[in-house]
Amino acid sequence: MEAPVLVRSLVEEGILQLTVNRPHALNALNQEVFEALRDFFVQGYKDYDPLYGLIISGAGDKSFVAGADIQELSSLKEESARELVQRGHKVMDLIEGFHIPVVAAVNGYALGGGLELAMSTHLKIAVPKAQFGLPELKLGLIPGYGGTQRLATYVGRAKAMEMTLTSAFMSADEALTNRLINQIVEPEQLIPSAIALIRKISERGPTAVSLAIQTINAQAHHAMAKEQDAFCHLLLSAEGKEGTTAFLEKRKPNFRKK
Ligand code: CO8
Repeated sequence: MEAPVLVRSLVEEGILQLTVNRPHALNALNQEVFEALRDFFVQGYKDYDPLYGLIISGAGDKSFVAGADIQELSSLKEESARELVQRGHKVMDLIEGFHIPVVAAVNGYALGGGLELAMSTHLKIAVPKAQFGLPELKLGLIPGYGGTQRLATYVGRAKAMEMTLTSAFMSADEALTNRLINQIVEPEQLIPSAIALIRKISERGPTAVSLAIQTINAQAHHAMAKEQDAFCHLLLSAEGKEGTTAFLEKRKPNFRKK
């Protein structure tokens, strides 16, 4: 039987690693990977309970994801191209808006659609040799999975414009300095560091975590209204009451009591 293109492995109770598994193509995203991602984020995650967080990584030690599968792209006709772009956007949006933290464990190249995938996650940890870039212009294309919008939200418009127009890669050090990623760790610490981050977040109020993710990611023009709604909702909820009461009583909150 052929290995799945998206491998699921429970690395600890409640922490699931999704590994894009096409190492022969540096884990490039083809339609099959997108279908597997979409199936997981729409339905598949429900098979795991509890689920505190997800880690997305790439198979092997060379690449996280080296972009959309260029071979597949080159054979697309207009209708299927449009379908693929829309499906890709939907998957990135599902990841970005997911209700529990998604951490990208960047073990090598994160290029084109691979960087767009990483940018859709909530937190990014990379190994020192990781490289980041949107080299689509080298292919006569532009980023098609949200990169034209998301990159600037991390690194600012000037740097995003430069990276996109020149197709230059960023080293892990530069990516950290430019706020594209959260941490750099040695390869053997990549998954343990992602687990530690998710464990820490799992101690926070789960509804607050979900609403913080949604609010931080909301489009600027409606982010403020969303923030106000979310804040009021939480303040009046059992979770908000437990958190504020625990603070006043100088104890650790218990957000998960039934
Ligand atoms: N797609 C398909 N195959 C790939 C890809 C890719 N993105 N990247 C690498 N591969 C394959 C290579 O063809 C090669 O295969 P083979 O061994 O059969 O020749 C194998 O992976 C190893 O790659 P290299 O030999 O090139 O390895 P190097 O170490 O020499 O170079 C690089 C590594 C620098 C990462 C190089 O492989 C590279 O430049 N890859 C392409 C990176 C790129 O341009 N990514 C952007 C793709 S376009 C995109 O992501 C658009 C997103 C929006 C899509 C909208 C959908 C409609």
